[in-house]
Amino acid sequence: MPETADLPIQSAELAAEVERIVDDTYVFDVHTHQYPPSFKTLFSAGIDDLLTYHYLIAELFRSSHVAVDSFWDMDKPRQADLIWDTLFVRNTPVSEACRGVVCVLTAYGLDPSAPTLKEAREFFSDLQGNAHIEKAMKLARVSDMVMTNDIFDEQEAKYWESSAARHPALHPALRLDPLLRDWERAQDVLSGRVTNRRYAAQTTLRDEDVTSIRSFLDGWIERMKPVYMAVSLPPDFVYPEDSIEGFLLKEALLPTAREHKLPFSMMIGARRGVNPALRDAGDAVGYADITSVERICLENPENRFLVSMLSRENQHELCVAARKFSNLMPFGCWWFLNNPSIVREITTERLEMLGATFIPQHSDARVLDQIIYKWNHARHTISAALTDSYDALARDGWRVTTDQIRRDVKRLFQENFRNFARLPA
Ligand code: RAT
Ligand code: ZN
Repeated sequence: MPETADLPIQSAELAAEVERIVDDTYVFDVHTHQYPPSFKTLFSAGIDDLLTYHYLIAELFRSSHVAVDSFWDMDKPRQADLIWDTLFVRNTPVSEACRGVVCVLTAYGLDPSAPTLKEAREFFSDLQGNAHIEKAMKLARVSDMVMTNDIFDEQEAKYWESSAARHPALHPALRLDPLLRDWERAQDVLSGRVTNRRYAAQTTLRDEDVTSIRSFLDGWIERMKPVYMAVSLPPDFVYPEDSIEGFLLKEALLPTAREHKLPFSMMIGARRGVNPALRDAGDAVGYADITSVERICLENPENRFLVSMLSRENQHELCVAARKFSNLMPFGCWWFLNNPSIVREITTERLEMLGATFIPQHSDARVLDQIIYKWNHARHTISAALTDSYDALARDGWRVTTDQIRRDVKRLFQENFRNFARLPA
C-alpha cells in the first residue's frame, strides 16, 4: 500500500483513482447460473453458448425474418452462425448484450469483427474445464460465484446426488421456484411420482406435509451446503397470502432458512412466458408491491432477505424499505435493468440513500465467459457513480483518501455479501 493512501486525493485524479481501485478489487458474484465442468450438460461456455444467450435470441427476431420454429429446429452452431451474421455482421452490435460479446472476444484477444466464428471456435475448443473457469475468473477479477441450483430439475438433482467434483469458487444456492410458483411440479417431485423420493404431499397441506417438506429441504441443505435459499417471484407476489404457496413460504421455507441461518433471496418481478414461443427469451417484467417486501421483513426479523426487483419503478421504494429494515439487503441490477444507463441511476440512488450498505451488482452469467463483460461493464458504471459521490463529498469539505475508497469498494464487492451470508472474510 503506498504511503500516501491516507492523504486526500486531488479532484483531478479522483476518477482515475476510483476506477483503478474498482478495477483491481476482486468481486464476489452473488448470483450466476454457473456450474462446475463436472456437471457436464449444465456447464455452459464458449462462443456458441455466448451467441445463443436468450438476451441475443430476443434481439435476433427484431432484425431477422427467420421463423421462431425454424430457429428452434436448428442445431446450436447454426443458431450461433445466424445470430452472428444478423447482429454482428449485417448490423452494428450496439445493444448491451451484443456489446458484451464484443468485450469478451476482445478480452480473449480474438477479432470481434471477424466475418465468421471459425477463429473463435478454434480458440474455445482449446480452452476447457477448470482452466477455462480460472482464465475467465481472472479476466473478470471474480473471486467467487454463487450458482443457481434447482433441485426440482431431475438432471441437476442427479449431479448433486453423484460424486461429480465441486469447484471451490462456485458456491451453491438452493433455488426453490417450483415450491412457490409451480406447486404441481414440486408436488410431483415431493411425492416421488417422478423421482421416487419419499416425501408425501397433497393438494391441501397438513402439518405432516410441512414436516416432510422441511425434512426434504433439510436433506438438500445437508447435501448441497448452500450459501442461501432463493426464489424468483412474479410481480403479483403477496405476503402474507392465504394460499398453498403463502402457507409454504411462511411455514416451511422461512423457518428452514432461520434454522439453517441462511439468507432467503427473493428476485421479484419476472413475468414468465409472456411470449412462450421464445422460451427463455419470452419472459418480461412487471411492477411489484413493495409493501409485501416490507411485511415479510417486519414479520420475520430473524430471517435475512436478499432482494432484487426487476422493475425500474420499484428501485426507489426498495431503497426506502432497506432504510427501515436491516434484515433486507438490496442486490444487483437484474436482467432488463443491467444496462449502463439504468445501472448508473440505480447505483447513484443506492449510494445516496444507503451509503455503501448494498450489493451493487451480480452478473447473472449463464455462460461462463459472460462474467468478463458483465463485470467489465459494471465496474465502469459503478466507478462513475462512486466518483460522483466522492466529488460531491469533497465539495462539502470531506478529504477523500485512497484508503477510504478501498474500504468502500471492498464492502460493496465482497464484505456486504460475506457478512450478510455469515461467510468467512
Ligand atoms: O437473467 C436471466 O438470465 C434470467 O433468465 C433468469 O435466469 C433470472 O436471472 C433468474 O435467475 O430467474
Ligand atoms: Zn438469474
